[in-house]
Amino acid sequence: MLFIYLLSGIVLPFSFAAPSLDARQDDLSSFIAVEQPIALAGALANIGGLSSTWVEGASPGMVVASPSTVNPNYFYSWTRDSALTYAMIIDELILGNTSLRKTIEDYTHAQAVLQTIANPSGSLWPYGNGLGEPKFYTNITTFTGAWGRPQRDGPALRAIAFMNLAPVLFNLDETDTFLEIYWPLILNDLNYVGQYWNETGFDLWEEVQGSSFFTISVQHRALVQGALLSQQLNTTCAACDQAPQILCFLQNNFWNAADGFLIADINTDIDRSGINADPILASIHVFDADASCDAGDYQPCNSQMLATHKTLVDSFRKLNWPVNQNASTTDAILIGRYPEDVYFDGGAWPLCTLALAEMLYDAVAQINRTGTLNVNDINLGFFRGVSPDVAVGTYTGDAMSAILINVTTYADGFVSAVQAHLPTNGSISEQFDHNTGESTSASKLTWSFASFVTMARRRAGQFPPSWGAGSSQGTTNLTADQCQSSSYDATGQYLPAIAAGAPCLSEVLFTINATTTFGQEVYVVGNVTQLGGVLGDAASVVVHLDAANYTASRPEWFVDTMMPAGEVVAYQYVLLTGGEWVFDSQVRSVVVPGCGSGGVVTTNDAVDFS
Ligand SMILES: *[C@@H]1O[C@H](CO)[C@@H](O)[C@H](O)[C@H]1NC(C)=O
Ligand SMILES: *[C@@H]1O[C@H](CO)[C@@H](O)[C@H](O)[C@H]1NC(C)=O
Ligand SMILES: *[C@@H]1O[C@H](CO)[C@@H](O)[C@H](O)[C@H]1NC(C)=O
Ligand SMILES: *[C@@H]1O[C@H](CO)[C@@H](O)[C@H](O)[C@H]1NC(C)=O
Ligand SMILES: *[C@@H]1O[C@H](CO)[C@@H](O)[C@H](O)[C@H]1NC(C)=O
Ligand SMILES: *[C@@H]1O[C@H](CO)[C@@H](O)[C@H](O)[C@H]1NC(C)=O
Ligand SMILES: *[C@@H]1O[C@H](CO)[C@@H](O)[C@H](O)[C@H]1NC(C)=O
Ligand SMILES: *[C@@H]1O[C@H](CO)[C@@H](O)[C@H](O)[C@H]1NC(C)=O
Ligand SMILES: *[C@@H]1O[C@H](CO)[C@@H](O)[C@H](O)[C@H]1NC(C)=O
Ligand SMILES: *[C@@H]1O[C@H](CO)[C@@H](O)[C@H](O)[C@H]1NC(C)=O
Ligand SMILES: *[C@@H]1O[C@H](CO)[C@@H](O)[C@H](O)[C@H]1NC(C)=O
Ligand SMILES: CC(=O)N[C@H]1CO[C@H](CO)[C@@H](O)[C@@H]1O
Repeated sequence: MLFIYLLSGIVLPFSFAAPSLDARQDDLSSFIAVEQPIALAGALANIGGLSSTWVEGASPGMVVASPSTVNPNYFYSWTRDSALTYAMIIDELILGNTSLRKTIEDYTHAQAVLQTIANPSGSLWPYGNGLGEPKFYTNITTFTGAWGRPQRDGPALRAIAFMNLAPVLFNLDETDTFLEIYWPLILNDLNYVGQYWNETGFDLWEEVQGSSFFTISVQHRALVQGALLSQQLNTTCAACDQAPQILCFLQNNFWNAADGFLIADINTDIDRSGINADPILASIHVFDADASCDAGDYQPCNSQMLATHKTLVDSFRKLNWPVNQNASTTDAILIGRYPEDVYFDGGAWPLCTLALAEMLYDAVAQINRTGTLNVNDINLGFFRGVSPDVAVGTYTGDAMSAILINVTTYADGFVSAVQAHLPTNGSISEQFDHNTGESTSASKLTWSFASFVTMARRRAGQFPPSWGAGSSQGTTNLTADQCQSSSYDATGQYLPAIAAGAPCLSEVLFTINATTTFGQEVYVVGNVTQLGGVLGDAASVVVHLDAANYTASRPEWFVDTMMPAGEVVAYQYVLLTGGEWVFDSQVRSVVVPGCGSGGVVTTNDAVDFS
């Protein structure tokens, strides 16, 4: 892949607001000036293939969540954390750090391969459901242990990260290259979003199965950005037509008007308040400096989002954590993920606390750009917290600026709260103990580092290019009675992104006659990643056969797969019966059709498991 080497000091138009606030918080500004490069270096040190690495053994471009291997073991690569980290790195590239081009290329290659690996969520071909797998080993192999899967934010976030690269290549007149290398990779993920957005999955904290505000928000952004990008590329994204339905779902189900907050998870029976940092994180990852505050998607300056900010912070005030003991009832404090959290004793999370700051820097920029602050019944509580005399009404000019300055001061307070508990070397763990403030849970968390870098950029008035939140595609909102259950059926359209580094795959249809009894299931395992990797190994068994065509006269199980073109693949059928794996003694082999031949091989086997 030569394309990226053509980059030569290109700097795209990030907007640079004039932060008149710098003078006010000199101490914090100098802390950030020291910490920001430490945070960037920390994130990069957790990525395979770079020189100063903490993560020996990770493949190039694979983001390790944390080098911690015990209590907790985070030495894995999550699709979500990786995409959020590379979104930050791509921002840094756009801001002019061209030295990051090599690692972005590594990430591209690793994800193209990863998309093709069979895993417990499924496979790429033909249903795309394998794209929802949340985590992998850092050597680009499948993790088959029990986990909260699928997680449907991952494909959306990965598509967004790669789509954010488009303006860089367009500026270099490399549109054709983008279309050839990136678009197939992106389209798989957009197809996944269009096909599965209306099904539940696990949330970003990997605990709740339902519909998460964060997931739905980033899915909406991905499809809007995809629709606009497909137009620029003169191609199509049929799955992107789902965007208005996703927005309809988001707008009509998550607002708790009585208590004034956006609910984190619906379509679940989990017994919690629903108050959570999830929507705050959503807002910063769909942020578009050019969008208006009440356009319908939930931008940082959206009234309901500001109300959620207040409700969330207040819910943590009520916990009276010792780490927050010196804060007044209106000061910024440290927060965790949600008030009921017990993981690692429910500590304070730097990345959630920094997101509170980042959201407000974004909101101030958006409000300031429009020149008008509309205080309404919904956001009044938030604004009163920073400016006690504010009333419902419209503020402009100096009156508006005075309020926005207080919002910014408040935002700075969250960063100061994190600063107060950082170790002197600037390393950021997943949590701070809420009693002692000591760093706890996973050390050197990649996502924590990335969250510091993006916060610092936004505070400095450096915003990514618009992704189209304010476009007609982004704001198409339907009325509540127009919301429908829907999906785009992309079955059979999920294809390996070969130009980006995925292996060339061809179709093999496994069909066997195997008489089974009720409750038994049939699987196939083979010596390629698309079939789990290791013969005779229960931990490698992920490819499940379908009994939809099973009849007494023809006891057929089948699965349609894609495997490395032209190779000889050894495979073995496996019966799951009463929780036990029974491997067929016979190892068979199949010759996969050649690359691009369009051929399909059907195995036509028979197994007697009795
Ligand atoms: C709002 O924008 C103006 C003009 O760009 C700038 O001078 C001012 O500092 C901004 N105010 C805030 C509170 O960001
Ligand atoms: C640019 O990225 C490199 C890693 O490739 C990093 O070491 C360096 O600190 C970054 N420069 C800036 C100004 O952030
Ligand atoms: C990949 O890493 C896992 C976990 O460390 C290990 O069990 C497995 O053997 C590795 N696979 C390969 C092909 O290196
Ligand atoms: C599917 O969409 C409908 C219509 O918006 C909504 O009522 C339902 O809760 C959604 N279900 C899931 C699981 O997303
Ligand atoms: C798309 O089509 C338009 C009109 O034909 C043309 O001007 C433009 O260059 C095309 N863009 C790409 C990426 O091919
Ligand atoms: C609160 O302030 C007291 C007195 O300045 C100080 O000793 C204590 O460490 C502070 N607590 C925290 C959690 O910052
Ligand atoms: C901003 O905050 C200060 C200090 O809390 C307060 O005195 C002032 O009235 C606030 N400004 C506005 C416009 O409310
Ligand atoms: C920074 O200091 C902390 C606490 O002393 C330690 O646990 C951590 O490993 C250090 N991080 C680095 C990158 O040296
Ligand atoms: C299963 O049955 C359907 C419907 O009759 C048919 O179209 C399909 O080809 C069959 N698949 C296999 C693998 O036999
Ligand atoms: C899988 O097994 C077949 C048959 O033994 C062999 O030809 C092929 O090289 C093996 N593939 C890999 C990736 O080991
Ligand atoms: C599978 O069963 C069908 C129907 O009985 C039969 O026609 C076919 O030959 C069998 N296939 C094998 C490989 O035994
Ligand atoms: C909920 C919401 O944002 N509704 C908007 C949908 O679009 C119309 C027309 O653009 C707006 O007037 C609504 O406020």
